[in-house]
Amino acid sequence: MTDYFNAAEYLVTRRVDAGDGDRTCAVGSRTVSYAELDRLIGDVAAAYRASGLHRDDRVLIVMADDVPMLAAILGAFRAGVVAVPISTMFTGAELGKIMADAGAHLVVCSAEFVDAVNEGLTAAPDVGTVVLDGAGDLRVPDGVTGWSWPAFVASGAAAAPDLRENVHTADDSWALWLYTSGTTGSPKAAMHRHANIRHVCETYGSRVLGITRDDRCLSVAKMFFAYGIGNSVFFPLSVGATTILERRRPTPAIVAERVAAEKPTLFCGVPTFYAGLLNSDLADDAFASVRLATSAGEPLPAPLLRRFKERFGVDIIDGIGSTEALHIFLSNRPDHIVPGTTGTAVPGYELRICDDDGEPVADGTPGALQVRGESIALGYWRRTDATRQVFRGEWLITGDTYVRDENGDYTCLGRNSDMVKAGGIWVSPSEVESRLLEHPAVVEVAVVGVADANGLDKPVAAVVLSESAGGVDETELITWCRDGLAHFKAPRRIVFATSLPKTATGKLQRFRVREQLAD
Ligand code: 3SK
Repeated sequence: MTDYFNAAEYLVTRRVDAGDGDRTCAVGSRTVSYAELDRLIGDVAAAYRASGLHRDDRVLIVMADDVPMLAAILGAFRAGVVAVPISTMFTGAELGKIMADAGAHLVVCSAEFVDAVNEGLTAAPDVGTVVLDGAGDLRVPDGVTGWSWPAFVASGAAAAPDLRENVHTADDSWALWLYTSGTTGSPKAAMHRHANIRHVCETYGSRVLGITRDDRCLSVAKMFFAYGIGNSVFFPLSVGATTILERRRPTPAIVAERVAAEKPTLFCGVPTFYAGLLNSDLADDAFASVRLATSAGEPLPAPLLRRFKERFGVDIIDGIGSTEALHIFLSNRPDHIVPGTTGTAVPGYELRICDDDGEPVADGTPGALQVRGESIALGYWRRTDATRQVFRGEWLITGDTYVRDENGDYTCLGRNSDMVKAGGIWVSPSEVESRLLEHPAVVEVAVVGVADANGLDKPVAAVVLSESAGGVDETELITWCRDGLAHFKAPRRIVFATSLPKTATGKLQRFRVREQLAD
């Protein structure tokens, strides 16, 4: 076993021990210093342990980005239990499946999401404790203990002092599970070690962002995303900087309000959000405090990057990461931005582009991008087949088709699976197709990614209706999807067809659907 390493100590306690306890750590609905956060995560860790959690048990976190969510995650690291932050966009049924899959013992939720959590709990047999932050109508099943967040924290503060201490975790101890639909469809947990967190801080955080203790970070991606937790937690806290947390779903107006009030120096967005900012009427100096912006999730079209720089005067470094790699492993650099490319390997990662036989190809030849580095997940929880497809020894199959040019810059040419990435989030076509097929009027459907006016992929459905469908229209089918699935999965457009393109053996030809819908 490797030596002691605990990510909560690395991110918070280390700072206090170095005499920086008074520095501002997080600005959310309240502001906390490193010393205050250290005390709070001690209380939360003690409360987890006093409520019966043991090492490697899972804490499911369905929360708005704010100080309690930060404490729920870091308290889990300190207690040696596994933090599992979950998308707040999931429906109750989707949440229930994940709670059951993770075998979660304890759930912490914010009031905004209590209805979905109540529904999910009915399908989650292992949950024994639920903690609610804020005022909401929490309904726990029989035999499950419900707490308010303040009472839960107070129970930790009153618990035996040794329960507050960092548990003796090591590099290889589980720290964080992040659910992703990834390259292989249904949501599954990528399992990350404590050491993976240190690695992303020392590589992308330090050597690409060049983050320092004077930085102030604001991320559009929420903390339940790998991209968001790196931007809002790991990178700023690893150097004693300040993270700016926003509970609300970000819009250009909300971001402008926070930028004006909190003056971030690092701004982390995604291409769809940059397109929204460029469409807004924000003042041209709205991002004056920002020294550098980042983009990930999907390739940033060169015109968006150029227009953002021209209008707001801020460089965006486009990169690509994955939930399985924890954060960004391929990126442009502040002093080397090649619009339309994803730049070069982040120090600490090795990349290769391979042909169908897994053999590396020459520069200029497209192939499947693979990456290796110390932050790659251990695999997917209880998904042997998917793990074997994606994790090949030290190499991670990213699912992206890339080409490297003679200067060493990498350009994304698209996905090498049918999965769609919309707004930086994976959408499984088969899941959306199943939902549409539950509608009594739909007989055949194909969901594909189609580029919008900004060149960003969005899910679009080609639908064949039954002869008796009557007046079923696009709005009805989109609403149907939004009622049964997380909203981001719903098709942005429905195109009605009389038949779908098939092979002679009756197999759907998705590439032809894609071509037809792009016209
Ligand atoms: O999609 C990405 O590019 C990404 C970046 C950082 C962390 C996680 C992901 C999925």
